[in-house]
Amino acid sequence: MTADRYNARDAEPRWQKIWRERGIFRARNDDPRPKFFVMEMFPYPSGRIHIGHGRNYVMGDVLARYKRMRGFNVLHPMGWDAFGLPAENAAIERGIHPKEWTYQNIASMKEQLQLLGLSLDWDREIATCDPSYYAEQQRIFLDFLEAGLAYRKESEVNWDPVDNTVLANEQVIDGRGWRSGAVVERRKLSQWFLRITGFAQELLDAIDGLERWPDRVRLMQRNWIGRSEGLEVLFELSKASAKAAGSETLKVYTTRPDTLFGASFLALSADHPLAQTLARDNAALANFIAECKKGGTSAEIIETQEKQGYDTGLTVVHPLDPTQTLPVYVANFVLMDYGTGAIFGCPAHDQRDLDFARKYHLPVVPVVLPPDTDPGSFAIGDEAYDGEGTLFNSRFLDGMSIPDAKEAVARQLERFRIAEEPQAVRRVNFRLRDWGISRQRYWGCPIPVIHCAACGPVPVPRDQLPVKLPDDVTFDRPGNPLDRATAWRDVPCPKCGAPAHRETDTMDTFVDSSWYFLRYASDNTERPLDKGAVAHWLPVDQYIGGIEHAILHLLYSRFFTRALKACGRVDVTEPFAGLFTQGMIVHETYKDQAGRWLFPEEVKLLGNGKAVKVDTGEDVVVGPPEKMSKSKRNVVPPEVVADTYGVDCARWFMLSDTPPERDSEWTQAGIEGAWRFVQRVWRLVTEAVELGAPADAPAPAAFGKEATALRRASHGLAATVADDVERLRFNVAVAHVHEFANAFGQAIAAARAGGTGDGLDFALREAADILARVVGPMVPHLAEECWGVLGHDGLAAEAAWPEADPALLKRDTITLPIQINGRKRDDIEVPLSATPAEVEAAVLALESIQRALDGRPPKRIIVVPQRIVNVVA
Ligand code: ANZ
Ligand code: ZN
Repeated sequence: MTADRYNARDAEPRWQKIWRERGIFRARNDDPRPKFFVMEMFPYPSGRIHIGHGRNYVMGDVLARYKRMRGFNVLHPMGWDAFGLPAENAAIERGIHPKEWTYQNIASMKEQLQLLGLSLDWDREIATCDPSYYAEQQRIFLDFLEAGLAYRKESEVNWDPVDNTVLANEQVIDGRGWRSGAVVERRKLSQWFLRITGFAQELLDAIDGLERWPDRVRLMQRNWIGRSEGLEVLFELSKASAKAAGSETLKVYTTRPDTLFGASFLALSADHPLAQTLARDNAALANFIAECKKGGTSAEIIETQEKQGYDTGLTVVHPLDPTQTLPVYVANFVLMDYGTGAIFGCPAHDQRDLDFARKYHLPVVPVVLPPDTDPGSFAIGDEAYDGEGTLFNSRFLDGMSIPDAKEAVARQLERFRIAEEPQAVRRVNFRLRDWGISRQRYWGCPIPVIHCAACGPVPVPRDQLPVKLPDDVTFDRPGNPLDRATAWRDVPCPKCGAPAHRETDTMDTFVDSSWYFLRYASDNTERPLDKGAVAHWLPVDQYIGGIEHAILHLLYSRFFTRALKACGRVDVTEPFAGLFTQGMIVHETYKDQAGRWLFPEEVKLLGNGKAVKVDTGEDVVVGPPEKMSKSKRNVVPPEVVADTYGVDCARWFMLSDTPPERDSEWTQAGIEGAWRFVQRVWRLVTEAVELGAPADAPAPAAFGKEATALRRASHGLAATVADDVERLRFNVAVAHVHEFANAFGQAIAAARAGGTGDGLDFALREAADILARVVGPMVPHLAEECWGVLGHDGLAAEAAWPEADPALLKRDTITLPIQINGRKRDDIEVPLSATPAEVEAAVLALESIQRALDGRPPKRIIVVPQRIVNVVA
């Protein structure tokens, strides 16, 4: 007999409604049970979601549901990273107000997320563009300002000289403005900064304690902070040069003092005070400096641009060889805000220096000899050598290792003095810069400051917060609409009452996402950042998101939490105890004959890589799987899956097959496989209901062989899937459920053939009860439906995780693989206590082995206890 099919389209909305009505995913701050805080990185409301966006939410949801079943008070919230440039672009391109665009997107994306059956506490939903959210952010900004953690300084921005506007890095394309096409320049502007560098060492040190973070992310954070130990070295200007420069010395920062005998030039940043001084009466240099400012401020641009320099004509004396002088250049690859803004170049051992030296015909003298290399023949070609080696061409350093030579140079120069100063000082530097948060944009959190000609920047009084964004703005001209919103902008100075104007820059949207996890802790909109609530919920036990946020978002959040602690606002230091970065969902791409991208639903697959267009029958070009993206149309909307297979299938498929940290390919065959599995679980459970004992039947005193085997399997399932989920090994959990389904199916077949005596009826019923709960976190709607037919009143989502009986987990037999001449032939189950001789006898008694040996006795049998049996024939 086959039970009716499971009808996901009917069941899924029904259960979602019940969950919602009963509010079972609402987290309470006064709940005495142990807490568990799981969250996924909140989405940017860009429009509609596709199934590729769903994977991390589903993973977080499995964990949230599992932990609830384990008796935890679970917080699983959701929100919207709602400020940002795309909303403004929509306003420019389509005339829709950013606010309207954003809230429309939030509404439709929320509906889509709800479709996935996620166990979210929607009562704590936040949108960062909501004044109730950013009001607190403005208070935080003022706290930072008072604590000296926020400050103002001049800094460079990308300036579009045609549109007369500041551009974000992503608006600079190949060095040109995205709209005007004009070559972008760097301009100085007074901007707000957050003092993240004050925490550089602490942020670095604490990485060691982030044990539940991926190593790769920890490494990326370390590199980003970029601590380096080096030396500041004073170079003395030659006599004539000193006169021309009006100073005696130049200070450079180096991490490779060992290479000093390979130095062939000095280079200054275009912003170096000496370069600026010289440019005053040197038009060619002034020109060169202006040229250096073209091309935008992004690190990528600065790093990849062609190395260029200007020979100032000045020379310095080599610190370790007074007979040698080096030319001083101004160069476009030296940054003013790192080290001292000046370097010595050693072309043989630094690629940038080498490119530069080749261009300006400067000497290239190798001073580090790679291991096992002949000093006579070693030469530098197009590639600098930055590896290990032994010093040579370096006088008193010859023969030393790099670390020894570094130390020797440091010691030597520390002893030398120029005027009163030692010629070298050891210095620790960080690559990490203070965080510039000013953005010349409308759709962001207003910076709560008023500029007064007499008083300077004055904080907006706290009782006047929030500074709300004005709605009445226009996007018809380039530039920041807030600059033109005079009714909003022009206000009296809070201090002296004179006419003043509001800060029109808004905050970087990374500020919004640097504390939203703290906001979630509060269930009280009056107190959005609640110390007690934060102490209760934080740290986040499991954070899940994309690797693209491995650096900035996580580092800023770690900084913010510390800065808030320094201001006395929270008591927590490290926000995310566990971090998981999920892989992406990829999908084949399809193009018609005209080269237009097609949606998967427009395509009919014919197998063996061929496909046609559904409506016209024309051939379709099938491309390899790529990250799902709107632009290539290789996306699957959740609605389509929900309508055809049900979202449980989508959830099951997303968790199957591929380890969660790896990319996973969405295929028709895969989703159909998930559908068959969902039906199978349903059949197993309904058949077990039919054959098994009633819900309230007591356990019999003894169980037969079949019943015991099934009970071992079902209790084993509860234990192993628990372990898999705790470790986020969802694909392994899925595999274990599949394995169990086979055992369960066999037991049902046995019951049909031989009856349900010896406790098999009880075991069947128990197995179904366990299965329904174990799959619950993964396919929650199906689980509810199963739980219902099993006769339970409550919800599967609220049921306790099945407690495995330890006696049933203890194994007294073990299964060993048997190999003949290295090839696996069979398995054998033997008592754990069996001696090698007993195992050997049992193996030889197997029919399959006798057949394989063809009647000949084996040469040798090697029993590796508890592992394997090797037969040498
Ligand atoms: C000489 C040298 C020889 C260097 C060599 C490297 C290799 P990290 O490790 O990131 O701290 N440098 C110093 N200040 C700079 C600036 N403002 N702009 C651009 N480059 C700068 O990098 C330190 C190295 O980067 C320093 O060591 C310096 O070049 C360069 F074979 O000094 B080195
Ligand atoms: Zn004033």
